[in-house]
Amino acid sequence: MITLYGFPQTRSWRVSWVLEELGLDWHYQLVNIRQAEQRGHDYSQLNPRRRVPTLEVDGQLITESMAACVFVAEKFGDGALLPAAGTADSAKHQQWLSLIISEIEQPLWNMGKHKFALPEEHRIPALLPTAQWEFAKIMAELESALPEQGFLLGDNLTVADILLAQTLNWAKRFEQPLSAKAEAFRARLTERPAAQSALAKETASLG
Ligand SMILES: N[C@@H](CCC(=O)N[C@@H](CS)C(=O)NCC(=O)O)C(=O)O
Repeated sequence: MITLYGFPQTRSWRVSWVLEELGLDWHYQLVNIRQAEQRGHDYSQLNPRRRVPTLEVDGQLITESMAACVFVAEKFGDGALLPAAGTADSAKHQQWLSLIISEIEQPLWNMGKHKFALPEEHRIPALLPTAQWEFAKIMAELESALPEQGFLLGDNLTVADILLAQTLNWAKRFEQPLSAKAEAFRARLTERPAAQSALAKETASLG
């Protein structure tokens, strides 16, 4: 049994998207972060850091979104969404995952944290231009590595494509400029039926 605890348009979309790409049967449990449900006692038993998403697979809990995506692909993907372990493509894939989480997501998350996510007394609006500059810088560095068509590693969709497209979607929501190539990648990937059905399932839970 697979249960994803999440909230629409957060990092839970990465995980729901992977689940949908693999055509898995999964249950969605809304954790309404607008009503601070992630801080409640029941949810903190699942995720002691009180964040979304949490993925539960046959009683096993995974509380980091990237780890959850990779775990699902390894366990249920039957070769889909991940290059074979130990290959050069696998190294490239790991490299993309690290880059996305540590270099692309972080400046965006800093914008989010200092605009709305941190307690007000800890927000430093003066950091926003630096975060915007850092995001623009890493995207400029990666521009030539982004694919005009296909995916980051060639012909096959991987977890890294899903993570990158979802992260670039945040950039768009945070009104950060994207190059034509980055925007085309974001749009092409997020238009995939699995991305849209995952988002629809998460959004429907809001009622
Ligand atoms: N590194 C964690 C970050 C999780 C995280 O910060 N999630 C945000 C939503 S995207 C959250 O739970 N925000 C509510 C809060 O911080 O109280 C992951 O990738 O799963």
